[in-house]
Amino acid sequence: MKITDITITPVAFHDPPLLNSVGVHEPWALRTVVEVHTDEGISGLGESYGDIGHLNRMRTAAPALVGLDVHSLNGMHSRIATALGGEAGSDRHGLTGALTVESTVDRVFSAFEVATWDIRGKALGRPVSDLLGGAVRSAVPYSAYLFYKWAGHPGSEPDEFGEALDPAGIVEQARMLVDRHGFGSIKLKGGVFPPEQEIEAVHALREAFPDHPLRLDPNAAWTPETSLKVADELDGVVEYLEDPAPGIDGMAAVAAGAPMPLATNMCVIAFEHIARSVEAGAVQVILSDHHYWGGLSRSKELAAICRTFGIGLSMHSNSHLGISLAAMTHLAATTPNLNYACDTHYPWNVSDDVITTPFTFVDGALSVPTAPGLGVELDRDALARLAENYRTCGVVQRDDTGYMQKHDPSYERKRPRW
Ligand code: GKR
Ligand code: MG
Repeated sequence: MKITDITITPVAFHDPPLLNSVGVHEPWALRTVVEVHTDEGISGLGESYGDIGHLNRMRTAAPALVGLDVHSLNGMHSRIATALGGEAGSDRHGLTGALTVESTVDRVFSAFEVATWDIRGKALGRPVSDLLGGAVRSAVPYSAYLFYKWAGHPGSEPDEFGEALDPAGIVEQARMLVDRHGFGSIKLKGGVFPPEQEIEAVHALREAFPDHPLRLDPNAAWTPETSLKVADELDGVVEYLEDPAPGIDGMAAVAAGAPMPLATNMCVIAFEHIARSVEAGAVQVILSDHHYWGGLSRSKELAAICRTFGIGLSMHSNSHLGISLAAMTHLAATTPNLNYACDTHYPWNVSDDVITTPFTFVDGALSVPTAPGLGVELDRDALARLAENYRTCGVVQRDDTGYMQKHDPSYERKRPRW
């Protein structure tokens, strides 16, 4: 079965003002929807980042894939590498690590690769999870992903989620997400306020949710010394501390003294980072993410490496739509050593989804789709609406810092900040 054509549609959807260590989410989040078409009339879906540099790289790569057999993932990877010509992307928004030539190829490859799994599943009449080795869990647990946030975007009415700027607000937000979706684990995005305030929020969460595993992720906003103080205060309270300090060396310095495991989606984000991290003992949990680990097949390779070295596996998320969530769920369901509840931003963005039947969490988990392929269908009207948003919203590159500076000109991006 050969690829005949690829449609690439950048989209923009509403995003609340979620705060993080580099600023605040803009009113629009960007993604790209990919449709891969074949000579047998079967098409497959993929979803990826929407930032302009990445979008252009996807547009550069797509024509090189026409004529390729959908089973040829190795061929796809090497055609993309050639088409990109050795260019390395950049981490302009500052929440992942630096990209390399190889990891840039993996990012572009991922959305096309996922679409081929969708195609092959549809052709066989089997869900992607069957093709990935079979689900080891029928439902995939996700965590409540808490953010400090403003009540609404400046100049707009408060949104449905409300303000969360202190421990009480964070506990209230957690209650809303747990009541609505039944989440059994909680992650707080930190790096926004001085660590003492975030420690207080985590203790408030522990009091309100005595049995929920908790995590705190300041996106490398702390020095190793500060991280060690926080680790000490949160001993026995969090299941892991995520990216407290910048870099493999910084994380290794924290890991040497922290009582809990350290997790990352910032310092080990490509295969070439793993050896050094293992040598340094920098991280005990890697947050996988098929969008940058090179799709579903390479995420399985990551899982095998983690199993080999006794490294835990969790799953990372950015603002995303239902096509990504379907792929995440198939992958997580078929990865035996993914033992932590996965992250997802979906509850913040679900009202704007591009699939006909948006996902619903039951007891904090998603059932693995059983329809052929990814098991999701494009809602063409929604896609057209979100594509129109993209054309008119004026955002082409995520810029949390720039948006924050519009409202607070004195704001500076600093890493570490404390
Ligand atoms: O959406 O603001 C955000 C997050 O901070 C995201 O960009 C991170 O990549 O969720 C991510 C993380 O775990 O670091
Ligand atoms: Mg993180």
